[in-house]
Amino acid sequence: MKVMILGGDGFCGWPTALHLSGLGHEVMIVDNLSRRKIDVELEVESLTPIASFSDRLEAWQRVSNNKIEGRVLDVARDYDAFVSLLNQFEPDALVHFAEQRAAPYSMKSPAHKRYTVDNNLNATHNVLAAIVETGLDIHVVHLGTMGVYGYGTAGMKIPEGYLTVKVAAGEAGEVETEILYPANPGSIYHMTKTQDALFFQYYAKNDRLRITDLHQGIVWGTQTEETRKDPALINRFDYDGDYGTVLNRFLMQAAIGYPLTVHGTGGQTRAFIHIQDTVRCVQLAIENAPARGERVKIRNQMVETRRVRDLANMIADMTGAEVNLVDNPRNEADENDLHVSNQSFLDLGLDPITLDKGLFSEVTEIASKYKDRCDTRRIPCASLWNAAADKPAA
Ligand code: NAD
Ligand code: USQ
Repeated sequence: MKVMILGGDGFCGWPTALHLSGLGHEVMIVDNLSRRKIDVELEVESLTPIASFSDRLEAWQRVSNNKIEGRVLDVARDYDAFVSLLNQFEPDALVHFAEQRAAPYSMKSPAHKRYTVDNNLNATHNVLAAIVETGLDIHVVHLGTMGVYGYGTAGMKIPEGYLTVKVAAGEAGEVETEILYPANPGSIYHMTKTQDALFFQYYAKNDRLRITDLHQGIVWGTQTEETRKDPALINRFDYDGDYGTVLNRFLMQAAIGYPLTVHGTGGQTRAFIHIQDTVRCVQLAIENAPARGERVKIRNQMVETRRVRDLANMIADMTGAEVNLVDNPRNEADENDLHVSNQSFLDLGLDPITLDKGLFSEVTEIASKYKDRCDTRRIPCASLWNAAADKPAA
């Protein structure tokens, strides 16, 4: 299969590109390298020393004998060039990772909010409009987020995208129907993903595009089978207050003796998945495309749910790390329960990797190895959900 990977230089996209290339697919990565530029803006670097885009592509060819094509292009802005590239490569599947993905970054200032909305919505809409323009039958696999649902349920499991509801229909009595699960975003970033979902519904209905939307939980871990094959293939590891995600941050903090930064009471429950399962799920999604004319296929890409303070305590027990309850910079529920269905990937044969001390040590070993690259000033989350900076000057 020919697979185009948008955002294939990023944390999830890079190991996915290697995995699919290793399976024998013909892979092309398209990335505008904005994530590397944001590191410069934030004055921080991946904890792991990642190779440049061209060096990592060269290393993969040397190690695997497989070539991955790389193109630097902004999917949100360079529409005509993107259409030409689609016509030239003619992919069977397109995996769309190319969005600004950090909730704290999206909340830093009005400029960051606007950038996140412009980038994410234009990238997604350009992908869909371009596919229609080319007339190619390309299966779109998009990386969405669990956060489109919000994190609260009335005790039930969050279904995979669609909710069965009963509505009062006057004389017809009660009618049962299925609706898109109500959107409940908790940041500007998460809001862009809820809007992506509407683009998908429309293009699947109007243009019969084949679309899979993967509602993914928080990814943890760093390395996959393929990224371990050479130091130049190493995956990025974000630990800073904007891009670092909670479990990787805690593991890294424990490795350097920094008190674990639990926001508020740590009663927030979230969904998690290991990076190795991310690449496997994308593979399964590509291999199991919806038919033309079918509604958007939504799959929940997560393995288990955990409470933030339970994760912190688990790591503290394992490493002797101190747990620090810090003021929560976000506007989110202090405590929530979360139950999620992930039956669709289990049915496709996913054998999930669960949170496990062995894997924790893989991450802490990486963190210990590269701890001299850590700038501890970048650890606190400085982006506030209700920042005074957002308010116009009096
Ligand atoms: P990342 O920031 O590491 O990677 C995103 C990549 O997309 C970067 O290489 C960036 O340069 C590129 N990009 C961004 N805008 C682009 C544009 N307009 N044109 C071309 N390239 C562009 O993020 P990630 O962690 O790999 O996440 C990838 C996707 O998975 C995101 O859409 C994110 O919402 C989703 N996701 C991530 C997680 C997680 O925990 N990391 C969890 C759930 C969902
Ligand atoms: N948290 C802490 N301490 C920290 C960092 C975070 O307690 O040092 C808390 C946050 O307040 C939040 C939870 O941990 O309650 C998760 O935060 P996170 O930064 O790990 O994850 P989030 O902002 O939700 O975003 C990440 C990815 C995003 C993806 C999302 C999946 O950056 O791209 O969409 O996870 S989900 O959370 O399921 O919506």
